[in-house]
Amino acid sequence: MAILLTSFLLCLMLRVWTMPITAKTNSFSFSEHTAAYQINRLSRFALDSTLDAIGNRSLGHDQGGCTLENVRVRRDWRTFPRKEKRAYINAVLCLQWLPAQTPSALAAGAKSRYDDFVATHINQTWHIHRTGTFLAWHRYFIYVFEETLRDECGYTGDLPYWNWGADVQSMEESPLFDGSDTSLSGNGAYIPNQPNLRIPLGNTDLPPLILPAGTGGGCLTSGPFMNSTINMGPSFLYVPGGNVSRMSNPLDYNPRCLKRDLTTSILRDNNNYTTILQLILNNHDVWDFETNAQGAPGSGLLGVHGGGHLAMGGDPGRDADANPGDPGFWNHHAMIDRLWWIWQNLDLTKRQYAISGTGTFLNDPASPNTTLDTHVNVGYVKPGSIAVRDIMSTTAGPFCYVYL
Ligand SMILES: [Cu+2]
Repeated sequence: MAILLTSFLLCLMLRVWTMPITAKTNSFSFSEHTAAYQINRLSRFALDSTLDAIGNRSLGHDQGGCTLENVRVRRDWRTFPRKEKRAYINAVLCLQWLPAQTPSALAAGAKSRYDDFVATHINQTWHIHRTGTFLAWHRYFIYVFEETLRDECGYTGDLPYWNWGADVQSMEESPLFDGSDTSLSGNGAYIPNQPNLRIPLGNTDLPPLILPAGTGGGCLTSGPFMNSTINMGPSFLYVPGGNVSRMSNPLDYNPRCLKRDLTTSILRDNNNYTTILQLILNNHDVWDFETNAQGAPGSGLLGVHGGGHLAMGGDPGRDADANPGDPGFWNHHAMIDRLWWIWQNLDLTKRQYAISGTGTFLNDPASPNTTLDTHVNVGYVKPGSIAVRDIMSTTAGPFCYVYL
């Protein structure tokens, strides 16, 4: 069985690594090629290390029921055959058709099962970003999303990730956002002469980042999510030319179209292969890793996290709270989770259970440190809570997955 799995993984890896990085490979610089190659090597190292750990239980803690036979493999969307892309898309659409489980007294705008996830993210936003829980909470959140696709919508595949570096030449040609029937829909309708964005860092006094608007801005014009309805928010929405737009109660019902404003330059500046590689290699403790992934305050950088969200643009892509409403959220965060997994595996002894930060955004207001005993939850998405300790490894606790 282990031999079967190994040959299955090898086949998949060959498929990933022999693919052209992009259709426009020629315009990629040599350093980007080198960085892409190095990231693949590091990812392979993390894979070997994780499979070894599963195989010989060498970490010395309970690995639960995760074995070489049942470990799941999350892959780049590019490697999904058409049929698998359709299956994933249909499962996400299914969540948008199923009824919500959040009581309407708590979130009048939560109409669909998908909205349960959006409501949870809106509710917890100040406790899951720039906190000690950022990486672990989102790891859990996207895992529960993946499980819900399987349990409630019959999906049998794994959560695909968005390999940003391959799309920095053109968001419009990204297989996730090209508007085809195997994408998550494409750009919004073009709105000419959109002014720049001013992105504040939460409620701090730091000067806002000035960013260009993109090549869309309006409602989606094609693809599977063209008719999706955004039911909640705006909650903390960056608007071109303005500051932040928000409803007095962002959980109220406010149905509108899903808008995008693809902005290649933001992705190119923040999510290129070189930046990704530097994030993995240049940060030696988890505080630096999570801080730089979100853009260090005052650095003028968005980090890979903000870069991916804002490169999708639009509403709710540019909404710091309601952004799970854009289906690209899950694949974007899967990539962040992949980088954390790679980073952890480069020094498991020090990094597997490393955690740093408090329970509030930039520790404002001041709150206790997040510890491995801190419990997190995902609201009405799934009852109960889980200790951070149990969601630090992708193959212990409830999880059993690796990345290719
Ligand atoms: Cu988030």
